[in-house]
Amino acid sequence: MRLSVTVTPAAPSGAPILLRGDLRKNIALAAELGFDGVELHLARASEVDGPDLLETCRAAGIAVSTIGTGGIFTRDGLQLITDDREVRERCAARLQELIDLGKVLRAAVIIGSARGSIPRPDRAAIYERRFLETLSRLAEYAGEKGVLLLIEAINRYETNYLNRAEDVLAMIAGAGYPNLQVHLDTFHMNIEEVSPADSIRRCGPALGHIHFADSNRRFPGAGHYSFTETIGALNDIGYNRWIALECLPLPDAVTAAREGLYQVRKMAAGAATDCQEEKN
Ligand code: LER
Ligand code: MN
Repeated sequence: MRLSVTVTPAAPSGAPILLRGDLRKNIALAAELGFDGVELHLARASEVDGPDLLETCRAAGIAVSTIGTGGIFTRDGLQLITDDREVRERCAARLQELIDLGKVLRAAVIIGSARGSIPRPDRAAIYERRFLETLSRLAEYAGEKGVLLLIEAINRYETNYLNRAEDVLAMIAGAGYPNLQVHLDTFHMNIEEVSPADSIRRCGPALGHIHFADSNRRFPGAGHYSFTETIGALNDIGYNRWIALECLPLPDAVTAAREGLYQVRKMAAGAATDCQEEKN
């Protein structure tokens, strides 16, 4: 398991993104703190120069794990499921550009908050069909570029569909694209899942990415979420992809990133020792 930290050139103040502002500076800082990668949050691909960013990461010895796209909605109000066709198409076009960037950066692309919410829940089936059509188009496009698309299960207070791991699992099984995978987030799982660990085990190899934040969306260890169980479940399924720290920059960004990384490494080492003792 490799660890990345969320970075962005710009985000709303309440967003759970740690390192904000100058990307070059923050990529160097992420490497210095000991992260293996950065999760880059953008609202549009033109906010960065892809090849230049890749070079900056290579020079720092870290990777871009993932591209977060929630800013398309939270910063610019575009989303994939509104009744407004123009807004839907503009959102899909932004995602396509970020898929192109994903190819350059060799990074998977997240579809989370940019999904928006179903405007008429009494007609959910119609909207879900529409979403599946758009998603299939994006998955095909991403597949041609060799880019993985990650569909994030997000809690009911932020969106009214695909709230739980099982919803996303069923949706991607129905879509049938090998480059679509489930993306979980401990903050959302703490609200939605009966047992986060069992949900992780049910996802198995379909789990492509995970965000770590504590129950209060602060860094792991600053709340009451059971990361030990989550890490145990990730070990059970042989998870070898990224864990991204997506949490609030409290008490400040550097303290949260440093402390979060330390706590996750400590808990992962503890889980490995427990596992070894069980085998002996
Ligand atoms: C995005 O990864 C996410 O988890 C949403 O809750 C946006 O904040
Ligand atoms: Mn998340």
